[in-house]
Amino acid sequence: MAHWPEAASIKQAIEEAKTILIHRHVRPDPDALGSQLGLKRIIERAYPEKDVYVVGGIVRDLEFLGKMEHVEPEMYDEALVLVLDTANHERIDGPHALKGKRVVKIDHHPDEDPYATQQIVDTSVSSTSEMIAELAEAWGLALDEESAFLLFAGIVGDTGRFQFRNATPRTFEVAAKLLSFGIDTGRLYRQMYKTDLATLQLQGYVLQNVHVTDAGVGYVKIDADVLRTFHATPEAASQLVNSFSGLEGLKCWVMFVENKDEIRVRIRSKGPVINEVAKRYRGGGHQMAAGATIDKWEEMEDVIAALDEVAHPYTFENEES
Ligand SMILES: [Mn+2]
Repeated sequence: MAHWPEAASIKQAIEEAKTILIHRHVRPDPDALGSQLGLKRIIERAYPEKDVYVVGGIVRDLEFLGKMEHVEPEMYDEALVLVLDTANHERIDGPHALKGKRVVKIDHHPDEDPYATQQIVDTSVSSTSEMIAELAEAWGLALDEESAFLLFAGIVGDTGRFQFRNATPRTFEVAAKLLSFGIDTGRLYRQMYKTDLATLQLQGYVLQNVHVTDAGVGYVKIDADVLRTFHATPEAASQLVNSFSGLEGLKCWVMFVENKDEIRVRIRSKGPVINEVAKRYRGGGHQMAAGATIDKWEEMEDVIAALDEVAHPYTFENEES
């Protein structure tokens, strides 16, 4: 079991609170929603007398995980707020989260903004969902099929179906435990990885338009015209960032997607550390997966040049080039 000294006092905070509001980051992914909805389910089953709410917007493709709830600003005065999977306060979904009587952060991103009064931050864990599964065990709170399904979805999302390096032996142990609740992984994978025809055809465009620099940096530009042509949203386009990751010789890669008056930059890597580059362009994230934002297309070349610099000296060990 993971050893987090703060776990006991956070359990105490949960026991003392009547109202618990669970937040997570904007534009939620399966880990954000899985940890949020999974924790709600765990607390509600253990403490049926408490009022537990999940707060934030939702993306349509992930509605199968659960629904968000409406809360009033006054509810924060006496509430315990749990913020999951969110590194910095600007990324919290919901304007009142930090107005809670007590605010607890539980996250696996680098701790760049300790915005809470109490926190567990552990970058060695694959996902916040894995942390919640561990915490439930440490707290002696039972899981059931539904909470196991939600947490499993989060782990699957953040590990790319267990293939990224963040999937540790412990991740597999936690996943095995979750599976033992009889969750329907067939349904999960169907719902998580379904795609519509427009997105599939946009993926075709992405694959046709990958460029690779001499240093091994792959990049694709998706501007508003391309999005219109394929009737695609910026969010749907951004999700295609890994669609060409298998390309031979690729060290890191980036997708530029126009979104209203800015350009979202999604960066992924198989070795070179790329979050320092992201930080220089209004972003951040993990060493191998980060995001940033630029204002105009002219800056695209600068981002690619910066990635070239980190990719160029990098070599894969024990592999022929
Ligand atoms: Mn996460």
